[in-house]
Amino acid sequence: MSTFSKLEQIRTSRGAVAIALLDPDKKNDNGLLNMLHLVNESDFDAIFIGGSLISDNEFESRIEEVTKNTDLPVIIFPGSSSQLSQHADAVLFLSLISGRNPQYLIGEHVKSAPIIHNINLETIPTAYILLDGGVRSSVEVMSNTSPIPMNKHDIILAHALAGEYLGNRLVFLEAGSGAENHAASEVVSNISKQLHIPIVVGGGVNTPASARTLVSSGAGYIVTGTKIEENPSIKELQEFTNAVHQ
Ligand code: 1GP
Repeated sequence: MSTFSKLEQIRTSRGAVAIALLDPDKKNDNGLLNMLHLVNESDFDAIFIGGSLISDNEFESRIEEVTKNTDLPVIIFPGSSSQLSQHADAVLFLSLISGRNPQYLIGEHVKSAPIIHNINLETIPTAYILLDGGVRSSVEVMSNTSPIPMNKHDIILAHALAGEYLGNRLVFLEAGSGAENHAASEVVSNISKQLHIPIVVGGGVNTPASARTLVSSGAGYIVTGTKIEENPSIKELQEFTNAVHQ
């Protein structure tokens, strides 16, 4: 069974999928295994791994270390075409459709495709929509694109529909890591009524209450990263994943 099918099975059986985001950058080198331990013990369903910027050439060895130390599916959430590894179970094949920068609409895809083909890595085509989460995000800076204002519901919906019509399997509503405001529940609810593909929400989702509201509004996947970097207790993380699974 494909990794995407496994994730979808979890979504159907548990109501929503709790995803832990790990940033395999040099700055997290000492903490990566500790974060992974917290994730393993807290009822997460899968791991996304990747970052806007990797400051050394140890990406692949860190992915390998993570896969060796968890039973969860490990899916690359790449900041660029250089973030690939045969040790992962799949890669989100992200198209940053909220922006108009060709590099992130098709350029990085062309560069990565032959490598993905060679290592036979599963791809999960994902329409990636950057929303204004109240602070200037790393995605905005690194991709040189502007986020969509959160109150432009019709424009966000138009992008999500275009993402579905292009054949993507997921729509990812991203407010940026460390966002002040995650994707608004009205936005999620509006989109989920019109779309046939699942919605992923990430960026600034760090309380059980937010997770619960977003899932009730129609989110199928909840991604959290910063919370795990802040050395929480297993109990706190379990409360979070419980809220996702409702
Ligand atoms: C960022 O969606 C992720 O790409 C996670 O964001 O670090 O705010 O949880 P946080």
